[in-house]
Amino acid sequence: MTTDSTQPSETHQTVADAGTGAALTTQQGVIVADDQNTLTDGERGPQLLEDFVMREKIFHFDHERIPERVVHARGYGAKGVFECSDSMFDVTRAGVFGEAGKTTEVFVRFSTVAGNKGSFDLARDVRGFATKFYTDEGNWDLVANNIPVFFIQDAMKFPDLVHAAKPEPHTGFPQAQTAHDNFWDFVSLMPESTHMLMWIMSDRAIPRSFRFMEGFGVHTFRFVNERDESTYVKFHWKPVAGLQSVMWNEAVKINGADPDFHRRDLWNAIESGDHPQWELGVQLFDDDFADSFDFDVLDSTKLIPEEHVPVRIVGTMTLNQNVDNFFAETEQVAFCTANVVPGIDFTNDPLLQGRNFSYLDTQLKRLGSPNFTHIPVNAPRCPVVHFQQDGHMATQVPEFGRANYEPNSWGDDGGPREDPVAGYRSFPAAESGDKRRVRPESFADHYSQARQFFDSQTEVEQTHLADAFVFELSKVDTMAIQTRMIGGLRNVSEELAREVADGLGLDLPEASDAARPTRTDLEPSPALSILAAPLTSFAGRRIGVLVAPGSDADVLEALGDAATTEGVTLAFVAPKKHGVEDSAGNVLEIAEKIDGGPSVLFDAVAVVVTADQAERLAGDATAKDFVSDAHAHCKFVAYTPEATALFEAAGVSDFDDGYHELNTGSAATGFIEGCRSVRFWDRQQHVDAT
Ligand code: HDE
Repeated sequence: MTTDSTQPSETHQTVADAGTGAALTTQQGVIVADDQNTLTDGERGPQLLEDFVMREKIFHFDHERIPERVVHARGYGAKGVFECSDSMFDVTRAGVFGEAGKTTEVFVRFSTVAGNKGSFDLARDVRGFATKFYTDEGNWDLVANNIPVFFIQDAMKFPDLVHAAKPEPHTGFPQAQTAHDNFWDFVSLMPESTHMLMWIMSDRAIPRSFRFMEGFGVHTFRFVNERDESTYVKFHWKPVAGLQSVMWNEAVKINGADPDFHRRDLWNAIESGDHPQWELGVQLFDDDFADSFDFDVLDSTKLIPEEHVPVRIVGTMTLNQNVDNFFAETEQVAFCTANVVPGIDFTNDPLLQGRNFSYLDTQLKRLGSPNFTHIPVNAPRCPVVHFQQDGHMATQVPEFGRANYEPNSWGDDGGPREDPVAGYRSFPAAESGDKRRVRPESFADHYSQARQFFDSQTEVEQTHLADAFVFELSKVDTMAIQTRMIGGLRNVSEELAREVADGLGLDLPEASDAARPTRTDLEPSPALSILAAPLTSFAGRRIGVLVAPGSDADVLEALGDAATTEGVTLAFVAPKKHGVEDSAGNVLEIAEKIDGGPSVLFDAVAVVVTADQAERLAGDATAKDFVSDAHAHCKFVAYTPEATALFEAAGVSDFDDGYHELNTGSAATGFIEGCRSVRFWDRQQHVDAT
């Protein structure tokens, strides 16, 4: 059949019938008549150069990619609002904290660090937690992580750290993981990384969701008040829903089942109206405290335990809107630690100062123009008036006429003027010293807080941490790196070093030299543990319910009621996606077909099937995995008595106290309330699947 633009082709017809949206145009606004066929000379003839529609379309497509971030490439953003709950006018002139009830628009981007943009969400990694506050006085970026310390003390080592963590240059793998020689070679030679390694090997590095993790500004910043008085401040985000992580064996499987697990979770929570919230807390202290504290407050490999300086909650952030477009917002958002507002200032933390320098370079490289603040997600919401001009992609037409410099004598037409009162004033810290390349003596203790972190973990968490070291080091081929690392760990904890050596099948090596003896007198800090403070609610979690034709309608109803009361979502998993009816003939809405919905995607599981169906599922490998994984990952499990054949086939015969038989209506409530413990950790010693 011959097709031309006056005789719509079959395909064209189908597309045209599909909707009544606005007319499709070129970038120049010309309406496109045929978006299916390139202009040719004759039906089977050559394409014509004059086809500007096709040329423009392909041209733009060829230029769709921009460089991904060199670190934190994989991220996910959302919009929301920060509400101040406690005025900090006494310590900072920043309007965002000026009075209780003051609200400020925010944009948040969560990220992993090492993986490429297309890597998986459940990598063992630090999570970025960057927040842009569009304040009335300009943009303030709190570019935080979910771990309160960092690997290095001086920004000059950042390229080395990142090179070592990323895929090895000769092979180009492994992707999004530190379990390889180069990384462990580097960190085993950098004792200052030890504290951070403890966090990275802990469950903090495999969070269940962005919604269930803390955020930390890491560095010591300054607040400065109207009287130009300075107070040191460390920033903390505390998730209202509590902290929760997954197990390593689970993380590995989630990455296969749903590489987008974290972003999907955030998107779904916001879409369903279950808006994630974090409280913003500050640790405030003065020079006297800084001088008396055991460690240097300018050293980013150290934290100040909350038990020493309590976290004062000053507001709440609510993420209530997903992005309208991933690229325009999440990909183009440009954070920078140097984006501060009057009342917030820097300290001499060498890592912070290096970051202040670095981020602008990155923005220019990625976004291609110094005018990246014209992009809506980066544009301040307050007036922006200056004499900076031109450059690639300048999208704004300055409102003032001839003045593009100052001072000028053009009076009211002379454009903006500086304002020494409202303007940003740097804190006049007194500085003196010789120009030298030197690491402060006060940064020299690399092991004491690492030990304190280990001592602050519950036994379950210590096991996970030791297992993580064993796993990562087992992927290292060079034995000298393994022994050097274990030698360093001996300075943290003999017990930990022994377990790691034993897990690898190595003899305990000599302890490595330490610049300072490890202090053993630091009190454990319960705030550093995830599990020390149990949850008071299971709200926001997802329970996977394995169902099949004939599932008991009363049990499902009781489960549904209990879940609603707790604020938990039930997701039905079944052998087929459609046509599954319960015992009362209700058609069940199936979230996942069993092979696409393994139990690792859920916080707890229930198996509600008839005896016949249990027998059938007992022959289904994915159904058996559903049950045996839930068991191995210490999840709470509810089941109907008829379902036991499936458990037996999956090798689960010991129904411990983490199992709840759904024999009455109240059993469902008991099960869901029991889930507040998140996992039945007593099982761990029997299953050993960390
Ligand atoms: Fe970053 N970091 N960083 N970083 N960082 C970047 O900026 C850098 C550090 C953090 O979602 C880059 O726009 C240096 C600590 C987050 O867009 C880059 C040093 C902390 C994000 C950069 C550090 C962070 C970044 C890459 C050592 C925790 C993602 C892309 C001194 C407090 C922001 C970009 C987003 C991103 C440099 C160390 C957090 C290259 C030189 C410590 C959350 O500029």
